[in-house]
Amino acid sequence: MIPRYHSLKTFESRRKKLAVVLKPDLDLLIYFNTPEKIRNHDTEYSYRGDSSFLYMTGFPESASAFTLSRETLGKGTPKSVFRIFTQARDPLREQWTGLLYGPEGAKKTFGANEAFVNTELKTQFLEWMKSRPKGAHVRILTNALLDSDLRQQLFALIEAYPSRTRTGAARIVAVEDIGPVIQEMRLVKDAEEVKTMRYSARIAADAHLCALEALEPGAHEYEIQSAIEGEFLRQGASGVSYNSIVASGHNATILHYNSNNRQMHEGELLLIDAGCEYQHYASDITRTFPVGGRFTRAQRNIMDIVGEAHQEAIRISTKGTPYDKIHARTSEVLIAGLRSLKLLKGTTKQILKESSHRRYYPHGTGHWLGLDVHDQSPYVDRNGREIRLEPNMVFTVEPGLYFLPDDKTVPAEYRGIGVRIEDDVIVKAKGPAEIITTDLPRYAAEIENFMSRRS
Ligand SMILES: [Mn+2]
Repeated sequence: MIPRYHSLKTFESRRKKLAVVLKPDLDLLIYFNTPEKIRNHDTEYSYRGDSSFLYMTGFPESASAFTLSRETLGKGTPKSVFRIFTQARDPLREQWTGLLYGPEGAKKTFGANEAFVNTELKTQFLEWMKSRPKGAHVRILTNALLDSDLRQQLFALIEAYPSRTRTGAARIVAVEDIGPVIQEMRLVKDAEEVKTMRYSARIAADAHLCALEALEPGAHEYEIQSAIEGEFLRQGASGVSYNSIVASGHNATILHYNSNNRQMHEGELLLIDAGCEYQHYASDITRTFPVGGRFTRAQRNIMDIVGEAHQEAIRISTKGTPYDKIHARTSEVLIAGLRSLKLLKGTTKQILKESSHRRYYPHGTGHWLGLDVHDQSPYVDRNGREIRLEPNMVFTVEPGLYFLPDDKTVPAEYRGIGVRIEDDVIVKAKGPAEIITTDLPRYAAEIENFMSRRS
């Protein structure tokens, strides 16, 4: 039984905001939680519910669903009705799988107006349909459209509703995806989310410090991984928010490397991209360290360019900045640096036009961060306009440069170098974004300093 983590008031206010899109008496939101997934044979992956389900309810158990509607009950202003459907409590089974909330616990702890056992969903749905106004055109909003398992569950409900046009019974005329509406809401974080995310970032930064302490020539990537992930758990995170990347030597040029089994050597770089999940909220940090404590000349050159791009990205992340501008500006700084090292030829304009820098900088400069490490919020609004930064949007800034080991377009000393610097930031009402992954060396000089002072 995982406890509720934000206040009831916070969840209520999110549902109140969501309910605005529901037409009173005519719309029903049916939201299913993620199904359990088998890892191998008869063992499941550790359960982690759907992010928007968690956002709206905080309810953490599998095999659950919630519904939301607005009811006038024939008079006056509509009232929101929030129902949770849970696994049934069963002492014999709970002895194996752990305690469950059950409908009563769900109602009490998560503030549902009503709660039922999940097998009641069909009956309750049919009851709701029967109580609609005569001739009503009903719209079902749901998260089930894009998932074949959930779609089957949803359509089993819809098909169970008999079509009796002669009686004047209400009819289901539309089934719509609610996803984008909730994802828009998740873009600006509320006060409790900001607090939780600061904590998640704090743990991740501390964990990278543990990695720095453990780093030495001869260590294996997995030893560093265990220092990081051990710290996540030690500080109460549930684990990683994505598979940790601990990439030494040439592995640093592989963007999603996670075999993490190589032994590292003096003179190499170690790129660590790792973040935790704390109360369902992700952090996401990347650092690039010299295994032996000092960068080579070529490594230092690349660290400095990426560091400069990182600083510039933070500097322009102010309220009102179009999100895409961060990547555009960061790319320009990287290009200027590559030109000054003669690793790119031609004018900046030519390079941008031909995207020749993409060979060394193949990814974007960041992403929204929240309940998902790549938070699902939109980058372009529903009118096709670019998203501009607003206070309490949270995202990552992560410029990088990568030179594949066999890349003959650069001098030999640059081949096999991969550098990325990534931090998590919150947009402020005034000034540049605030970095929340702090007190962790980031730029080349700071890192060398720190490493030389280690015990
Ligand atoms: Mn990231």
